[in-house]
Amino acid sequence: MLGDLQDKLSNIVRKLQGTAHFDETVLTDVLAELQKSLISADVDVKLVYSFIEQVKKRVKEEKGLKFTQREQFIYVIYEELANILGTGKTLEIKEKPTKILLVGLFGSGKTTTAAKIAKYYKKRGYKVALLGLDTYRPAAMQQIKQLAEQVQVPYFIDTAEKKPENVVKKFEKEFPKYDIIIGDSAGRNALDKELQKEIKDIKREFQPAESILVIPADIGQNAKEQARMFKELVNIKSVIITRMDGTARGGGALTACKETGSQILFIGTGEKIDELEEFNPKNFVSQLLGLGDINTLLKKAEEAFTVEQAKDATKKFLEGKFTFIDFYEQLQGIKKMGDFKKVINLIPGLGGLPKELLDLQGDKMAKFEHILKSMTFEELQDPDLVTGTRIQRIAFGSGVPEDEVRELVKSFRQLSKISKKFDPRKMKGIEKNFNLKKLQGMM
Ligand SMILES: Nc1nc2c(ncn2[C@@H]2O[C@H](COP(=O)(O)OP(=O)(O)OP(=O)(O)O)[C@@H](O)[C@H]2O)c(=O)[nH]1
Ligand SMILES: [Mg+2]
Repeated sequence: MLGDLQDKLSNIVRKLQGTAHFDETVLTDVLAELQKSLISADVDVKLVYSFIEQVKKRVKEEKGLKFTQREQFIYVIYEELANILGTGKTLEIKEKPTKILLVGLFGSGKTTTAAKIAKYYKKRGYKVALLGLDTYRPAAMQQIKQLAEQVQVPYFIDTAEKKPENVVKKFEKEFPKYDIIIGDSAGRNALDKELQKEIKDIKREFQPAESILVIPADIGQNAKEQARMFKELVNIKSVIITRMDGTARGGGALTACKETGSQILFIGTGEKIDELEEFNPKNFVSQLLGLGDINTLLKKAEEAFTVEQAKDATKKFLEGKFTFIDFYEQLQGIKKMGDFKKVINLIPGLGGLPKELLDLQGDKMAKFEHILKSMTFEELQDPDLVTGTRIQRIAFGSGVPEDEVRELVKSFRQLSKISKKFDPRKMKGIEKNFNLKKLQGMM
């Protein structure tokens, strides 16, 4: 699905992950490649330009402690791409029966999709039935019968009837037995007067909870015009894009519908009944970018030491309210931020920290963390308690020599001592002086 675009975008991301440096040139090159790929996938040029501008702006403004610049860049691309695809949508199956009507032009994939959706919801435990409302094309009712038998759901058809609204009337009393009734309407070459009237007549009789427009991906950006026309006629809120498997223009159809205020429910990715996917813009983009591990990245965004947290910890430290708990949190944060030394040098007045503290990285930090975990809550809150037999116990618990526990206590005391030397009156300037820009630039 979207093979070409997926290849291009995931290559861009892979290349970006592999570059040794991240600078303005890399940024510009990547954006140019992204632009080219999206336009060749038929995404509207204006939409692509505004996407590129938005990414550029955010990458410059939002450098933070959460990510490396490169990760930040990928994250912004991911979010903004998902954004141009809309929020995604799922059908609300509230009332019994929830009636849905599929509409669309000739050969867009309505009947196939009706069967695909029936199977999708049946698998999820709903009682589903198909309703054949295509009285226009002679073979249509047979097609419903065949597909319904294939997915093993009940179906209602009338091969003799010429008016679809009469088919609704005929089977109406059966509907309450089901959770979902899927109505399959007829197509035409265009949304002409005849089709307009037909759809309105069906709608009046059937009273669907939703009318869903089925659009083939190969019409590209023309999807927008179709979505607009059908929206005017029957207030379309949801769209299903079929034949995503067979076109390089899928980007056009996918991005065009959102502009009419419709959200994509599903995408069809092949002729087989199982080839239907729920459309979730974020998952979709993560596949497109080849970000199998997007969840790791997202988790990092949630957990990482934020600029605010860094400021908080610094403030507490300068107020002398620093405990082992804060120390531990600092260690966690530092691990995520990278180089403690660089960070600390940017905080006014902290340049003169003892060397062993500034070198607090790697193995030693891991060891400290381990030791801190063996302390009781009481000890973590009151470092003065950590003496004599407690040191013995903590050393035993964390499997390190007692000397290393003493070393940690010493490091901590040094930090506390420095913290107490600070003049509280200087505190006010701290936030202002916290050299955020420089700090961010470094990450
Ligand atoms: N490759 C591919 N083919 C699809 C997909 N969905 C539908 N088709 C094919 O598209 C053709 C038309 O599908 P139908 O379901 O009959 O379309 P329709 O909208 O019901 O057509 P009318 O009722 O004549 O308007 C069939 O050959 C389907 O197998 C899809 O997601 N991928
Ligand atoms: Mg059909």
